[in-house]
Amino acid sequence: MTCETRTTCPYCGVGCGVIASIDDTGTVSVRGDPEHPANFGRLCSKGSALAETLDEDGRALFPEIYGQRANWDTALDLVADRFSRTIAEHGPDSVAFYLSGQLLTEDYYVANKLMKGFIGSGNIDTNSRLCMASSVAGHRRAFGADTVPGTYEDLELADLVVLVGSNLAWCHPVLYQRLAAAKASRPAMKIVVIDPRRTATSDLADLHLSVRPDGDVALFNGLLTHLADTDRIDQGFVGRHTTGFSDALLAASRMSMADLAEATGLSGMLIRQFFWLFASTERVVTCYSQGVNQSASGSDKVNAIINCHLATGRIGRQGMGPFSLTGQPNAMGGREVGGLANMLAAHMAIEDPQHRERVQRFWASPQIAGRPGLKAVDLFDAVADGRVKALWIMSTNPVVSMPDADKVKKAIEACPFVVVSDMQTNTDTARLAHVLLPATGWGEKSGTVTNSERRISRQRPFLAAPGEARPDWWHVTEVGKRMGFANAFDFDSPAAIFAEHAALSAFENDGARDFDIGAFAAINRDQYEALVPFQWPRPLAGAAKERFFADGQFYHPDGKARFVPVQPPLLPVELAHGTFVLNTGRVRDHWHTMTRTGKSARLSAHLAEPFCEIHPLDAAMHRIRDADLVKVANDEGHFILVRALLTERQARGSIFVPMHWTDETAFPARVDTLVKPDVDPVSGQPALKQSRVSLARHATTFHAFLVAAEKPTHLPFEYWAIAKAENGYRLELAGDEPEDGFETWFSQSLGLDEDIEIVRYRDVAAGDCRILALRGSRLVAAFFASRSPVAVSRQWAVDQLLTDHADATARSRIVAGRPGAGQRDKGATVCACFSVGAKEIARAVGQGCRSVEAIGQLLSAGTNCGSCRPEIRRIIDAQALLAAE
Ligand SMILES: Nc1nc2c(c(=O)[nH]1)N[C@H]1C(S)=C(S)[C@@H](COP(=O)(O)OP(=O)(O)OC[C@H]3O[C@@H](n4cnc5c(=O)[nH]c(N)nc54)[C@H](O)[C@@H]3O)O[C@H]1N2
Ligand SMILES: Nc1nc2c(c(=O)[nH]1)N[C@H]1C(S)=C(S)[C@@H](COP(=O)(O)OP(=O)(O)OC[C@H]3O[C@@H](n4cnc5c(=O)[nH]c(N)nc54)[C@H](O)[C@@H]3O)O[C@H]1N2
Ligand code: SF4
Ligand SMILES: [Mo]
Repeated sequence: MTCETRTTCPYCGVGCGVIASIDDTGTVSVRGDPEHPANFGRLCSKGSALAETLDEDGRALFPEIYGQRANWDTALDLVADRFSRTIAEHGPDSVAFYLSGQLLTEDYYVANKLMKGFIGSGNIDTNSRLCMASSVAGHRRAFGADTVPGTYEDLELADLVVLVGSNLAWCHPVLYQRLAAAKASRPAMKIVVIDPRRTATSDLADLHLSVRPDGDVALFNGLLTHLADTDRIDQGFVGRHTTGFSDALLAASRMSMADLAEATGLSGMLIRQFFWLFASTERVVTCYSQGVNQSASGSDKVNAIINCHLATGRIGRQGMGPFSLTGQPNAMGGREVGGLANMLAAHMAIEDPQHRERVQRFWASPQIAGRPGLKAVDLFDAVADGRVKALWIMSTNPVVSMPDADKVKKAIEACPFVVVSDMQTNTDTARLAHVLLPATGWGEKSGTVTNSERRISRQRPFLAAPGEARPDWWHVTEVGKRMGFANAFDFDSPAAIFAEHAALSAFENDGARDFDIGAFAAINRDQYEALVPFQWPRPLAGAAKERFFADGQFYHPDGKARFVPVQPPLLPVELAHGTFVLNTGRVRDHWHTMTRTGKSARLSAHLAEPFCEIHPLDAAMHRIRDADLVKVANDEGHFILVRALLTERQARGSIFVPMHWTDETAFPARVDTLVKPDVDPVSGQPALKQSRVSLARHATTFHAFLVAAEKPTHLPFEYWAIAKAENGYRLELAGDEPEDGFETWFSQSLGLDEDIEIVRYRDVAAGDCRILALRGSRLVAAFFASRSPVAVSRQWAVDQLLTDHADATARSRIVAGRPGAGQRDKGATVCACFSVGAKEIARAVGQGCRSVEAIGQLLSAGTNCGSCRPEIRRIIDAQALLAAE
């Protein structure tokens, strides 16, 4: 018998509905929920691979105190006692929580309640500071509330979709698929992508603007001026429903076209084309993500965009509006409960004494934080200099994801008391915990999340909690009770927490606050279990509206929206020779610090080591060839080593390095060790995409590739990267040969015993070394080293693990690192769902498949989640070019 559970994907902010099935043998499989309004049955590669990430490998199974197993009572008593004593001695601001947009709303609600209402400090900030803070600030300045006006349907209904600093194809793949499908059915629809590099998303665009890093404010200011000059202003809307238009226009009008071209790095022709498209299309949606938010001018970028929508009255109507794409599955829910240092709860303002009084009365709390707390960067500074003496980190990995990551690591190491709630024991952050609290994760925990279009959905459990893991809300409420607040934290279920959260949203809310889900204030457990996805607002009385602001009603006291006059940042001084802008972000198949996606061999096969995208001309100037190791360094001497990936899609003068690799998965490759903690002055969000670095080819005496059924125990190399593979692990290595030689290291670190047969080959003159380990006829490890980057097909080598290699020819082929006749090299994985490689696709093109659909028919590639369709398209185009040459 198969048991099915409707739940929500735990990755990105699209918030797709998932049906998880579990059969008699306990095997889990997942598919998209056809009834969920976010995805209507679709899933991307990460969502489709969820079942592969549910193993107990590395899971935290019981509480630990100073690395020793402890029982829950002892651990919780210790946390409560240390927090209480620190507060008694040094005041409420000497403690802090650092949380995550991946917590469920119920977890988040109780943590915020404990810190702001009962401890009485605002020191609760989250990784949303690194993610959404500039959008929040921009919304609050313009609308008087943190409101996302539109819905996903607007992207499908629009005639023009502008994507600013968003790699939608990789980061919000199902929304991208909805957009691609809408464009396919209505080709007149236009798409503009504004991003310094050409991404997979750009392949769908009619116009790609390779904007200079941080040229966005200038571009949208230019657009506002153009809209005014060409009489496109909606005077009625602007006059009735907004203030500040003339100031914003004045601020925007200071640039000539030549200045604009300089500030944006774009040609006048491209700029005009974009302006014309925007001006002449009524139904426009402008989506923005981290290319906008993660910048020292992030809030201004948001307001520059919103200004153009307000000026044309294109907001809150079908197919129109500014649209902030939220990153994490519950970034929105976190904002609703007020889980940021400068927010209160239920979209109330911490600066407003009436709001504070109201929340305190509702909570019947002894106090309420009187002012905003420390924002992420300041918070870790305060940890570093000893002002914060007890820190609780929940569901985030700041040693990897915060700017100036080594400083953050040192700060945590020096903090007198650190609690970490995580699912895994060995993350770069969890390793530093004094008290580690094991958390239940996706599939085990229960609660709600809110996606980018304000839709609240349930995450439901379908697996038992492993070991003694318990949900995060329970960690918090137990500590709250032990700190003396038994009544306020006496919740027996997420349903009870959700009901209180809903009641607070409606409490003395006469429509003055956008966030109102009062219809659920009396929800009981059964109703909560049966809750179907819904969009807020949902007041107890009155209609639920689908979009905000079409009626011209905003949330500033005068009911009007504000234009915010913004100035482009000063043009950066000319980069010194050899200095590059370091742009950072995401890859298609990994999620952040890989604690979950790293468990899936399929997802790890797409891009299996940290890399750096460089324009070929920049690379040539630095004598860097494709696949060389490069050293990326900042002026403080921090550096990482990553693989060079030469591509013309990268703009000159800038390089791109993904954020995913950690000290668990590669070394040295934590890119945030290079990123300075410069922040947006309004939102406090760090500029994670515009660091200054130098670049150099890094010579090593050897490069090597290893596939092994077991994980090696020690890696004494200058550079290494490890990824999960089918039947084992795959590693890239570089540096010097270990003192005892490769063979000794190979046998010792893989724990090889006498049953193992070793096959070796060494060509000292050529610098080649190959070692195979076989148990019987099965290959358990193969090592390939040479002086230059190893030219062995990775996927082919991985496929040889644990397969039979009985005869001598088969072995000699592995030693040679080459597939034999009849065995073909698949190439790097493109389609993760069906494990189809680039070389297979290229061969299919050679056989006559000239469209993504034809490739799909022949190889199935691209027919499940569709995340790889832009890459398949690119391979077809590249082969066509080759054929034409
Ligand atoms: N596969 C995958 N998907 C994810 C995640 C993941 O880890 N993996 N994480 C989720 C989360 S939390 C988030 S926040 C989102 C992020 O989603 P996105 O914001 O789409 O992703 P990023 O890769 O961080 O950055 C987007 C783009 O901004 C561009 N950019 C850099 N500087 C500028 C600039 O000055 N101006 C403009 N216009 N663009 C610029 C970069 O080149 C990059 O292509 O993704 C979510 N989805
Ligand atoms: N250079 C650079 N840095 C960046 C970014 C960038 O673009 N460039 N992006 C920034 C952005 S937008 C974001 S959102 C952050 C993301 O960065 P992080 O939040 O640090 O990354 P994650 O890997 O998502 O960390 C989540 C942690 O929570 C654990 N976990 C998962 N589920 C649960 C649960 O239910 N309960 C508990 N207690 N733990 C759980 C996981 O094992 C993992 O350790 O990175 C930021 N840093
Ligand atoms: S788009 Fe992919 S990662 Fe995002 S919620 Fe949907 S299935 Fe999950
Ligand atoms: Mo994010």
